[in-house]
Amino acid sequence: MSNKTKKPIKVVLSGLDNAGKTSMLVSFKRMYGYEDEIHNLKPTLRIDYYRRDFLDLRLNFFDMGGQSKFRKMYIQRKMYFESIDLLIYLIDIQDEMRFSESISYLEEVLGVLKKVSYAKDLPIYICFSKTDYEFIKENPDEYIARRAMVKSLLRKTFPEYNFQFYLTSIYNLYTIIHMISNGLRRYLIGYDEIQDEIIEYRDKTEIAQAILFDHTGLVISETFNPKSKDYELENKIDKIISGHLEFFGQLEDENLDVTSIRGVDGEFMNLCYQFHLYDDLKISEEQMKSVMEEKKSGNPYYANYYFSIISSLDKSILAENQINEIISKLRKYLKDILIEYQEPRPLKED
Ligand SMILES: Nc1nc2c(ncn2[C@@H]2O[C@H](COP(=O)(O)OP(=O)(O)OP(=O)(O)O)[C@@H](O)[C@H]2O)c(=O)[nH]1
Ligand SMILES: [Mg+2]
Repeated sequence: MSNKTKKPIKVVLSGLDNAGKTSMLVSFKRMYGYEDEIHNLKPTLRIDYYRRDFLDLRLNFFDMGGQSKFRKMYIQRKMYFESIDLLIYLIDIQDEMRFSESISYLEEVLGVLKKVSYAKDLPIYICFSKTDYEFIKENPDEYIARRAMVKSLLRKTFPEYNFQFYLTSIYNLYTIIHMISNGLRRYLIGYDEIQDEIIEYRDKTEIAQAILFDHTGLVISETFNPKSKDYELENKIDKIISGHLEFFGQLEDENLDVTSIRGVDGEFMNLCYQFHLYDDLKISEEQMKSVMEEKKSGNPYYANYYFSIISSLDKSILAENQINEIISKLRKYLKDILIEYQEPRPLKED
C-alpha cells in the first residue's frame, strides 16, 4: 500500500495592518457564519498559522500581522520569507491614504525575498481586498481610477515582476476561494483529465460555469464561459457560488448527505451536487462507521466532493440530463488520482 507524504505548501499572507488578511483566512476556514468573528477581530500579534490539507497537498498558511513593529521584525529576519510557494499581498482598496505606504512595504518584502535568492517564478498575487460590490457600485469611476493608479504604480516600481491581480471581498466568499485555489493549482499534479472533462461538459451543455470542489471548498477544477465578462454578471455568479460554498460548509460541519440542491436566480439556474467516492460500494451500517472515521481523519478518499454548475434557464434541462454521466467520470478520475495518493483501507465484506 502506497502512502505518499503530502507535499507541504507555504502560503504567506502579507500587507499592512487592517488590510484584511485575518478576515480572509477566517472566511476561508469557516465558509459560513463568519461575519461576527470578522467584525470583532483584533490585530494579529506577530504571525498566525493555519494548516489544511487539499488532496495531496498540505497547506501551511502564514498570516503575518501587519503592524509596523512586526513588519520591521520580519524584514530584519530572512527566515520568515524562506521556502514560500505562494505570496498573497493584500492592498486595502478602500484605504487610498495608505497606498504608498503599502507599496513601500511591498518593496521591502520583495527585497528580502531577493536576499533569500528567491526564484523569479514565485507566484505573487496582489490582492485588492475589500472590493465589496456595494463599494464599487457607489463609486464606479473612482474605483476604476484607484485600481488603475495602483496597478500602474506597481508596474513602474517593480518592472521585473509579473504580478497577478485579484479582487476580493469577505462579502463574496468565492472571490477568496477562487484566488487561493488558483495559486495552488500549479502544485496539483494529474488533474488535466478532470479539467478536460469539465470543459467538454461545458461545451456540450453550454452552461455558464462548472466547478469541482473538494470538501474544504477549495477548487480542484473549474471552467467559465468566456462570454460572461461583465462585472455585474460575474459578481452575481460569484454570489451564487458563494452560496453553494456556505451551504456545503454547513453540510461538512453537520456531517450531512444531501446529494443535491438547486436554485434559480434571475435568468440563472444553479445546481450543486454532493458526491463521494465510496458510494458506489454497497455499504452496511457497520461499514459506514469506519467510513465516518476515515472522513474525520482527513483521508480524501472518503471525503465529499461537490460539483456546481450554473446555466442560463433555457439551457438547464440539457445540463441536468448529463449530470450523472459527468459525475461518474469525475469520480473515476478522482479515484485514480487518490489511489496513487493513498490506497483506502478496504472495508470489510458483509
Ligand atoms: N468592507 C470590508 N471590510 C473588510 C473586508 N475584509 C476585512 N475587513 C475589515 O477590515 C478590518 C481589519 O481586518 P483584519 O482581517 O483584522 O486585518 P489584518 O490585515 O489581519 O490586520 P493585522 O492583523 O493588524 O495585520 C476588520 O474590521 C474587517 O471587518 C472586506 O472584504 N470588506
Ligand atoms: Mg490580522
